[in-house]
Amino acid sequence: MSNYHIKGLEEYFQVYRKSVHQPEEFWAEIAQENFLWRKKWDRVLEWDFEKPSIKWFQGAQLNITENCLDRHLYSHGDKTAIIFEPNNPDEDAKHITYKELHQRVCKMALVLKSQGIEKGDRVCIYLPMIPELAISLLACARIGAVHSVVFAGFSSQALQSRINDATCKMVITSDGSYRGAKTIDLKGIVDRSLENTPSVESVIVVKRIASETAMQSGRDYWLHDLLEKETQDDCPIEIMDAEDPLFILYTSGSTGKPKGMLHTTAGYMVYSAYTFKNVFQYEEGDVYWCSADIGWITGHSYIVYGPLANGATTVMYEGVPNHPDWGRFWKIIDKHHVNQFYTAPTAIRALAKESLSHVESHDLSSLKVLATVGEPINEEAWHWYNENIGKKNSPIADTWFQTETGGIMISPIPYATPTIPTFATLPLPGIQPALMDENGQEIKGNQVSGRMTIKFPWPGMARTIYGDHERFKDTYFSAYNNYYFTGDGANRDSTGYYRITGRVDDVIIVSGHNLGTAPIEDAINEHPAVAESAIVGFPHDIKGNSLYGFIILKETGSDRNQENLKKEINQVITERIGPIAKMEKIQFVPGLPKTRSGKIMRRILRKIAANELDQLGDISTLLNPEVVDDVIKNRL
Ligand code: 6R9
Repeated sequence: MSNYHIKGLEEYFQVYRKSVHQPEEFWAEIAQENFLWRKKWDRVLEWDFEKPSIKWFQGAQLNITENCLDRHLYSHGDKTAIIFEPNNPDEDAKHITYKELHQRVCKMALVLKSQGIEKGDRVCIYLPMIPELAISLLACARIGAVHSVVFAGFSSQALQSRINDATCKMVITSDGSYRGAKTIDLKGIVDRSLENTPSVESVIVVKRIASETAMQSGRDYWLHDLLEKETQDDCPIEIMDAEDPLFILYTSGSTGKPKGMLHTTAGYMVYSAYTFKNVFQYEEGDVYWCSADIGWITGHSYIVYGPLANGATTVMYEGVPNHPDWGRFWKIIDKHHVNQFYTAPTAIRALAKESLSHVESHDLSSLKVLATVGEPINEEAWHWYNENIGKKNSPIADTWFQTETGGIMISPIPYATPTIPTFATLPLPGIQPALMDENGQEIKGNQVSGRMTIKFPWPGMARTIYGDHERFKDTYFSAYNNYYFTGDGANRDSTGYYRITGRVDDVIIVSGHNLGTAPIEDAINEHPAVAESAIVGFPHDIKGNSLYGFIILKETGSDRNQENLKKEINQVITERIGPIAKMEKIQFVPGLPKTRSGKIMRRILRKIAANELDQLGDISTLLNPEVVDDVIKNRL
């Protein structure tokens, strides 16, 4: 039996039991046997969910890049670490070996140092899915700088607020990016965001689309110039303490300000590597592909750190699923003989709408494991994925986790856990889920539903919200005493399998992107014609959910052309947050249903948006029940 690589259901249960009864021994063994430490820990775990304070492997010293790169050089130096598949199918794919990746990370790390970046400094990375993105993360980690990757689809204002929140000293970006047939002027977005970011001293620009880019002297530097000037090759690792910060990654919350989740070094490394190995059943020689963007936690843990810590070959795809046509994903799997494929339900739904000929013209027989992440997968999409992509031969791992959890928490272990469509099934070793009822009590037994919490720490969990520990405590540790609250609802069936049903807070998942209602409403309310607004999600065939906005106009707005007004309001959202947060439907209303304490009753608006008018429930207790009729009458 191996604690590190579980094979078979019996073994899973044995390992799981051990992880619950002797969690410290369990994780210590995994950490000891599978990673390189410069100094061993003095204490495996110290925790207190009240404060909250969580420390794993205290006293240990290490560098995560030594585990992801250096230690593979001797045995695996010529093995491909990253396969880069460009947006344009006619551009050659690049196979970057462990040796080359190590060299490039070292060079880049030296460049960061020469620009004055030191251990603990925050570096914002705003790059498309090109090798320099993975290299930048690792270069920061090598010298102990804290990376904060911002998804390169976010607007300049969203970027600016994230740079300022983490007081980043540097931004790494590119002259632009390719997205299907389009190019995007990333540097222009960065320039606009840097109009008010006093902490930023320099900007490193990767040349990707060879566009004319205005470089601000004394601030902006081309990466290739800096690399050329660098005379040294080897960049020694910075020796990090186990709990030194590794990265910040922002996630939406139910208030306006994004939350910078802070992850630390040793626990995150152990957890992302362990879960990668087991959930994807990665075997030496396999080619693994996760189609997420590195701008999300899925990309951090399952494109970069998890695979590289296991010496795996990981594919990075620059483009979109439908370029040059809807067969691109299947073509990539065929071309690179991908063995494990990890994507989002929203992508599966979009692909399933297109002709099957796109799938059938490619050989997908290399696939051994399929996986999904980001939102609940509906039954139809699950079956389409299973039948047409897996040919009923590849188990599907429906993986549930969060930016906050660092790595996968609940998932089948392929070839061990029997799968059921829409069920994330069983907790991974070390994870102790608990469902809570409305009175804050843990619900025991099976065939129950409640709010999903976790009652024992695991190494990959976030340690705080950067700069706001109180908010960390309030958001995750105050709903239930001594439990981490996830914000999701879940069912547990008669066999103990979990099915995640969706958010129970004000976060809406659109095409797998988490969107908080508050920041979007703040953006809408900035439009001068808007008095008040409320947005809700409603079911959408492909995106999972779409946004429906209910908006009260000021008097000055009511005589304006309503279609133009809708466009203008969506434009404000695009500028403040990004195009992913645009509303699909906008209804101007005379009022919003409110409780007597003045809270908007989103529950009622959600039912109206979903056209479930028989499920409005009791509306007589509202402050203004009369507005509901009008909202229903004019619904879209
Ligand atoms: C990894 C990631 C987290 C939220 C999470 C939940 C939803 C993710 C899911 C899922 C049902 C799954 N979610 N995976 N819901 N089944 N397999 O997506 O992180 O962007 O922070 O989103 O996504 O609601 O709470 P993040």
